[in-house]
Amino acid sequence: MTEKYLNGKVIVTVGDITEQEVDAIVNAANSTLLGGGGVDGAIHSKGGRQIYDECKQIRETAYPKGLPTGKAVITSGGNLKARHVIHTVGPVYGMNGGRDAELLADSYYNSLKIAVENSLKTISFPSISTGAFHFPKHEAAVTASLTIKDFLENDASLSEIRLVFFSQSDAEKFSKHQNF
Ligand code: AR6
Repeated sequence: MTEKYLNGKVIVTVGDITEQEVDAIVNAANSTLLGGGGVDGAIHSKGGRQIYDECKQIRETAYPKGLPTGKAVITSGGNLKARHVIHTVGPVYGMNGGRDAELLADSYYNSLKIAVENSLKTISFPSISTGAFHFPKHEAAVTASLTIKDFLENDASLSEIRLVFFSQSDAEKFSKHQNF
């Protein structure tokens, strides 16, 4: 299944985020930036040592206490097909005093912003926070789509935003609840 929104700039598809041939893929990381399971584990294991070393460098310099929820940083793509990885930390659902949607929106917004700041044109997102961090998929669909739509209304420099779901049913759930 592949669906397009916002004049074809947004593509919803099923696949593996680590296989995307785009300027940047987004990593659903945790604040340590030093790896984990899910998308994070797959990116670090396929991307190799270079990504890990750059993340470690970021921890030693810009974020010694860890990357706060909703923020994003960029590294190279190591051995991946994507040239860069944008690491963001989504909210752990239910742990943010009612600010879950706001923080998820920050993750999407700040990832898009850092892509534009680096003159990137194509970016692929996984469904941030909807795995280990338990964000309900239907709610995440509303927040992700509204944030992307808002960003594109104010910035025309990105040519493609690809939303990559791990299963057909996740992609269908997104399509049903999106608000583009
Ligand atoms: N490609 C596309 N989507 C995937 C892939 C993949 N290879 N693998 C999983 N998904 P998660 P989170 C989907 O848990 O909820 C890690 O340990 C998955 O089905 O990767 O933000 C980090 O280190 C789900 O819908 O990210 C953090 O500690 C979505 O991607 C924590 O998990 C996100 O699942 C972050 O949790």
